[in-house]
Amino acid sequence: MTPAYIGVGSNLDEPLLHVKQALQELAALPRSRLTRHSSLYRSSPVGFAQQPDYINAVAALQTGLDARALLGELQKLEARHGRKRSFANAPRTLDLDLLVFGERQIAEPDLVVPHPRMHERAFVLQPLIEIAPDLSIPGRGDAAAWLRRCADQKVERVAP
Ligand code: PH2
Ligand code: MG
Ligand code: MG
Repeated sequence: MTPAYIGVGSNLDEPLLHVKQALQELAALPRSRLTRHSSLYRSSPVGFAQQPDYINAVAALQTGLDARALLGELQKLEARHGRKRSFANAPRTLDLDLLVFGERQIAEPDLVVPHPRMHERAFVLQPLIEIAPDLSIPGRGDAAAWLRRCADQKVERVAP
């Protein structure tokens, strides 16, 4: 079994519902167990400003799937939520990003792990640190130290 961290995000059509439902769906993935998930957070859009605020969270899995099979499962869940792909950083009903997969470092055209921008995004790091305060991002180092460098990005916990 491999510990994996999944970033969850939505900013279209009832984002809170998409994120809550996605967490339940992650718990039902084959050969996998949801071990923890973070609180939900509201965050300002990063990368393309003219879009609604996001709801973000992070889930921790123990999985017997390999990274590519897990990616395939995440893409199936995104499609089930009506995810459409238009342009980079476009608003979306559901985004599921494979952030960290054990100690693995993968650089293939369609699969880069750890996620190449996670260490500079407070909307990933804040929920990640809530559930894994001591996590070291393979190839990057201490996640909490990266979060301290993102102090200018607004992320607030949504009341449970
Ligand atoms: N996802 C993006 C681009 N920008 N901004 C926030 N706040 N949250 C996201 O999940 C997000 C984003 C591309 O995946
Ligand atoms: Mg993303
Ligand atoms: Mg994505």
